Amino acid sequence: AMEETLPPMGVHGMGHKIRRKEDMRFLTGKGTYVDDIKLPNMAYLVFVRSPYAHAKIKKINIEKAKSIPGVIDIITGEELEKAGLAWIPTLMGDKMMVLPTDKVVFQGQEIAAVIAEDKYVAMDAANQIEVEYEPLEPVVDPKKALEPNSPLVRPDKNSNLVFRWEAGNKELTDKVFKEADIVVSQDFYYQRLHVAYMEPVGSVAQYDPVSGKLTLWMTTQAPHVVRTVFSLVTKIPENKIRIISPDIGGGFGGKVYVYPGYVVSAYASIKLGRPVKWINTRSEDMKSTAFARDFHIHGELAAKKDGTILGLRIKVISDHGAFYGDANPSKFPAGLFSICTGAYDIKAAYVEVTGAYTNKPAGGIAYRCSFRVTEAVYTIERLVDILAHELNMDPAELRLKNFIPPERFPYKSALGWTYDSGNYAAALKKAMEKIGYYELRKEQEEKRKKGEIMGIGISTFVEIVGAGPADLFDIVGIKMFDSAEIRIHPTGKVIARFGTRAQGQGHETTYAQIISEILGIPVEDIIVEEGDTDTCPYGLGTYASRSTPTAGAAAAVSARKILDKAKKIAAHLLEAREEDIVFEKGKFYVKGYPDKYKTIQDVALAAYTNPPPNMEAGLEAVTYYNPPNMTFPFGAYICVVDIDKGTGQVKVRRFVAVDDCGNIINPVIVDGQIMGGLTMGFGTAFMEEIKYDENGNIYGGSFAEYLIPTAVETPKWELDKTVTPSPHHPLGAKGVGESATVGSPAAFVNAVVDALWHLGVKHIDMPIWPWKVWKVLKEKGVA
Ligand code: MCN
Repeated sequence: AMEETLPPMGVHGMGHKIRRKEDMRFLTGKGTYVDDIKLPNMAYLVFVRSPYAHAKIKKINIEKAKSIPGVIDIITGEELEKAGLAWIPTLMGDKMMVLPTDKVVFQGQEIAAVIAEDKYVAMDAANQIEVEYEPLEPVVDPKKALEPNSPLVRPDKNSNLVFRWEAGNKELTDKVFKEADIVVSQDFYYQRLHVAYMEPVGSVAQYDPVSGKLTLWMTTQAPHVVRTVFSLVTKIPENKIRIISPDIGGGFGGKVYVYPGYVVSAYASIKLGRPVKWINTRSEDMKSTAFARDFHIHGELAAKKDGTILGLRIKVISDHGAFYGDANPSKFPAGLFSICTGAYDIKAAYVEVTGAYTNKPAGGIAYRCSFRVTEAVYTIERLVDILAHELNMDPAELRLKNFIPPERFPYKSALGWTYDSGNYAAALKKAMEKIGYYELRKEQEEKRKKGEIMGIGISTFVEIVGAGPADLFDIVGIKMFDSAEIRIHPTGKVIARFGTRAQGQGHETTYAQIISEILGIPVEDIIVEEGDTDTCPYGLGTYASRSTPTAGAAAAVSARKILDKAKKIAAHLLEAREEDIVFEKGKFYVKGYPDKYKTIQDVALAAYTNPPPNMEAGLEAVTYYNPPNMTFPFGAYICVVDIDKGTGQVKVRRFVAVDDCGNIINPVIVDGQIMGGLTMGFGTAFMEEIKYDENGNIYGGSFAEYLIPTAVETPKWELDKTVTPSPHHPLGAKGVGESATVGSPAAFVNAVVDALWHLGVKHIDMPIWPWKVWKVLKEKGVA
């Protein structure tokens, strides 16, 4: 079917719906994931994990396990400590335990590693390791964690406070709140989520004692950064560490992080002189890898009677688990949460964000949101809807009244960001027209008379993506940029290499399209490579929807550098002046003589065989691109729900998503990103939550309890676009990878609350499971 609907490849630059180059590999099962790596003489590593959330380790008895045939070695924190590897830095500059020496700080934490000839022997042996614990009082609630008498989570800290940030003008905000006609306020809990990518995290480490080189295949979204961290902690020179991130089966932010298994597998390989493989099982992954969200939010909005929004005040407590695993969220106070003024011209805003350590796995990391953007967008979009309902105004009209108008861009927000471009009213109007907004409102009124429950929810979100600019963002002190190297071979075939690492986003296709757009080389002649620190130029990796804003821009700049040189070569071949050379669709000719041309391939050959005098041979360029600003994609989502009174089941009848990510490189890939993102947002709104009991025991911790949407539950998405190019991106593009996950949860919840508002319902926390709605209906005497 794809063959029929999509054109074949060719000279396809931006805007073409070409098939993904990587799909043949993925769809025929020929991808190479970390778990596919098999090396001769490879040993397997399995962790012993803590059953307690918080406990002193009194003794680890390894003798019985060690005597099992096939067991090669058992590594504990004590041994790692001697090697200086018991703790490693997190991306944020906090540190985390690789293996504990003193106490465990979350349930599922790695305690000791068994290395065996066979994975199953290693598992059996791990079960034979006896650990004596002394249970300690667990710290589960982040609010209680911040109380002065709380037990301490970390052995190396004297408080459970991770950070306290403030942003905005408190005085001015308090003043507008006093003067406002109306103030609405609401508590929200943005629940803890797990990333649930396809391949759990893992690594294969291979140390070559002769060359001293350590090669690591690893499920990482940021191979170069991990290599730098590894080099710093192990003191192995950076050029003797090679990190390869093959097809890693999704990342969604959860694979930016450095996990204990990476370090222990590398250590074991060096110690044993054998390759060592470690792959988490799904339930190990859900219990021990990084979590997202878990924000307790109190939001307030102040407005005039006519609906003009005057001020925004937000207080957040975020639960970061035992280690703060985030990447540096920017030099802005409150990090990217400060995008919370959203699409609205709000003059006064003040935000306070407090992070707490608790006895849970590291949290507060990216999960298809650039570090707190999702929670910020949810808060403002819920508050705006609540305000509309309190004022008895139409939520669409209220939004249209308060949007930043297009002529105000670049727009400086009250919390300090300079939005590059936007036209929020255009996107909302398009979505309203597509869904038939006013007819739906009429239908809702009619239905209500008949006692049927239907709701319409809007979310008009602004995303903030890109990371850099370098002066705003860093990871482990490395200021953020990204890279593209393009090398054209004598026959005109291209290999292009990047510092980013796709996990399913289609870079092999879209980067090739960017190069094809500028150089007129067919996309099938362009091979795109990422994820190998030995061959690719240094880059910061793929997250924060930054690949298009940074490495995509770098590809354009590299291609233009090549074009400049190619023009000189063409002038030499055509015996003309460079100023007279015209370049069009892969052909160079002298102005006025389009029939007598040299192709880019002719020029590539000449670059090696017949360069102009005084010119170096070769046709290649590398660019390290530092963007001047973030990009600010946006969108307008409208959701229609029908609620079953008998069961509380919410049915999403329609969902229209109008997105704006500036100029589009590949519309099919962008739609795929949006559909995937919407589905994740749907899972957030209606299905997914990680919960702990009062002792810090995870509820479930497998896909049996943590329900993610399948094709059966997922609604049909109706997609459309507006195009507001980024003025500072070389291609006018903005990132899009996270937009839909960021923007959609508020649309779903707004729809449900809109359906129930007349019954006195102001808010229901996600996930909106049927029983929660049913309970409300029952209370109101409707069910
Ligand atoms: N694109 C485009 N035109 C634009 C913008 C983007 O054609 N104007 C294309 C890009 O060329 C790229 C894709 O859309 O092929 C996504 O681009 P971009 O928005 O730059 O995002 P990244 O490539 O940096 O991907 C990161 C983003 C994030 S942060 C998460 S989380 C996420 C997401 O992408 N994780 C994903 N989408 C995912 N999709 C899959 N399949 N798997 C994941 O783990």
